[in-house]
Amino acid sequence: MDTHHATSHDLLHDEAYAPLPYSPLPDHPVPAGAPALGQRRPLKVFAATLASLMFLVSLVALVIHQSPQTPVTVDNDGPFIEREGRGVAQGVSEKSFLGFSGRRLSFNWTTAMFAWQRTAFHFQPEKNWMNDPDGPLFHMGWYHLFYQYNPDSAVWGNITWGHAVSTDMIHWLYLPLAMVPDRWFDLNGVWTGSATILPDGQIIMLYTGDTNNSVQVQNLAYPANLSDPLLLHWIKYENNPVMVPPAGIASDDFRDPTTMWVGSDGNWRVAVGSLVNTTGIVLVFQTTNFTDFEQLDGVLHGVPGTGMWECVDFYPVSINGLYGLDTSAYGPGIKHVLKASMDDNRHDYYALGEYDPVTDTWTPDDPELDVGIGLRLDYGKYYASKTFYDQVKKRRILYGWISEGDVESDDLKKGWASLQSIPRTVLHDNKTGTHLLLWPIEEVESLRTNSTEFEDVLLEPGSVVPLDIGSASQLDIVAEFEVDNETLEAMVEADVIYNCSTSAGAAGRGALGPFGILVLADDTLSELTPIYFYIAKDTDGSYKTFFCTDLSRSSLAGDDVDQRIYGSLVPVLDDEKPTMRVLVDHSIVESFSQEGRACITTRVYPTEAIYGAARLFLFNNATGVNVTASIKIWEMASADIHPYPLDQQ
Ligand code: DQQ
Repeated sequence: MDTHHATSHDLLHDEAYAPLPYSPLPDHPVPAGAPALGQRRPLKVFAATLASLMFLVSLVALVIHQSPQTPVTVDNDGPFIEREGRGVAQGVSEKSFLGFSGRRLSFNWTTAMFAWQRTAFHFQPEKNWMNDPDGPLFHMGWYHLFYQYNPDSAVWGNITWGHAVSTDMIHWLYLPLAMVPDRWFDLNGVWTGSATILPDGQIIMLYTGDTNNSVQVQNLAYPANLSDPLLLHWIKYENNPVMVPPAGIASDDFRDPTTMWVGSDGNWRVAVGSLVNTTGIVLVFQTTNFTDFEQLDGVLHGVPGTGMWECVDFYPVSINGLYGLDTSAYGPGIKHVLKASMDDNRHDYYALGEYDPVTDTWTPDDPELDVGIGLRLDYGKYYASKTFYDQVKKRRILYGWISEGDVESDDLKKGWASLQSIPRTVLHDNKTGTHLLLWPIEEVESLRTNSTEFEDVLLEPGSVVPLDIGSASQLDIVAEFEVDNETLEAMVEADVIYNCSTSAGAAGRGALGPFGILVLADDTLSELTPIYFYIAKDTDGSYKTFFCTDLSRSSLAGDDVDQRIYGSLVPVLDDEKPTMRVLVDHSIVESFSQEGRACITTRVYPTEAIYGAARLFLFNNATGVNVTASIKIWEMASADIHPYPLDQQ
């Protein structure tokens, strides 16, 4: 560890944080081979301080101009009441972040701060609560997204299916609710489900109903009018349910049917997540008519000790292909992905493996990377995800539910909670053969506006370099880093037991990391969210690269918001440099390393680094290595998301 140099950028409230000394960058991009940027000098400090002051003044003016500074009154003194989340009581996992401190909220949020948190190009309902994506599909020119929705409140409950359509999965039109809990077989909630498009174009929707007696059953619904491009009306099959919990399965451990696929006998198959003791399992049912389902013997797969598997997703990927595959695809050159959402820890795990269509079983390629114990789709906040096959662009698209990282009482004040991720394409990682590549759909690039590029910026150990790009609340960032090879080779430090989550975050200085970017930071660095690489050298001389996001200093709101450090190991192959793509959209930051081999989605709630005060920096907090960064930043326009003008039809 290096010694701690005091600078004006040290956080006063956190002495454990290593300094991020400050090296101003000229307004213009740095040409290749430009002289190294030095550490901060007094004159520059003065200039920076003056700039910060002017900046603060303009921020205050902006905030005052934009909305009244209405402090939200909070009750700090009342006793904290331990309670079980309403989801758990109803047979699903906890749905909200309940805070760290076990106390009621303490931060004086203003309405302007809350208003800033609403995103500009992520899908979210106009108001109230949303969770899992449901039944995504493409029909007659429209991408349809259904979602778990509480029409009455910003907390989980009274779950119905919200509905929206889009021609590009970026700009959305809200439609009326697709299904509400109004029958005995779904009276406690129209829970998660999936769509299957049959070869003749019929659409079969299977979903979990939580019955009037809180039993989880699978129900069938279908469009009232298939020639309606908007699929406004849905009919629930009169003789629902079509599947009930089989013998040996608890009535509240049977949910979330997948998209169906055709088995080796030509019958349709559907998978449903479940639990036996502590083993998460996938049950398989077959049908010929979509109303009568027969359970197959055994399970598709199960992993002891992983708990209930929610929102199972099961689909093929092409091993060397560049396209996605329809769900029934099977044959040489194809692997199958099994994904499940772990009720116990609320993370989405996947594994690549072989599907045997005769026995209807799936075997992971690497038992050590099995579902629930190996790879995750995303190492941040990302849950209950679901894919569909986009027959138009021949690609598999993944949606994920991004919950809030603030407390429920704040969600109620904001009047909304949760987002959907930017949809991601899913491809097999042909280079590693062990991972998937998840990448924001190309349509999001249509929102890119002004861009600024900085090439070959030298980041000396301990430097923080501001990037002069103006406001930084809506960005698409692509960055590539190069670590000085000579130093890398000469380094003898063995630092192999690194772990983003248990590390000291971006403050923890090693010889070869951390280095990366600071998003949603203010000029004085009182708030900052580092997204970074940390290279650890193994005893045999090989390297391991970690990709992390550190929320520990992301907000002055303290315990009211998520302060964890997220991340994982990411394979960086010999011919690759550490690269990242980061989408910043107000309170959500989606980060992708190595073309999507590792992803980290976080929710960030700054109190200072908002509106015009949000800034972007490069940093290198390693002690022993120079890093060169090349970075391109686009400002992002807002997506058009509003109600469909049905009255004008
Ligand atoms: N959400 C739904 C369930 C599912 C859970 C209920 C996952 O069907 O298991 O809102 O978040």
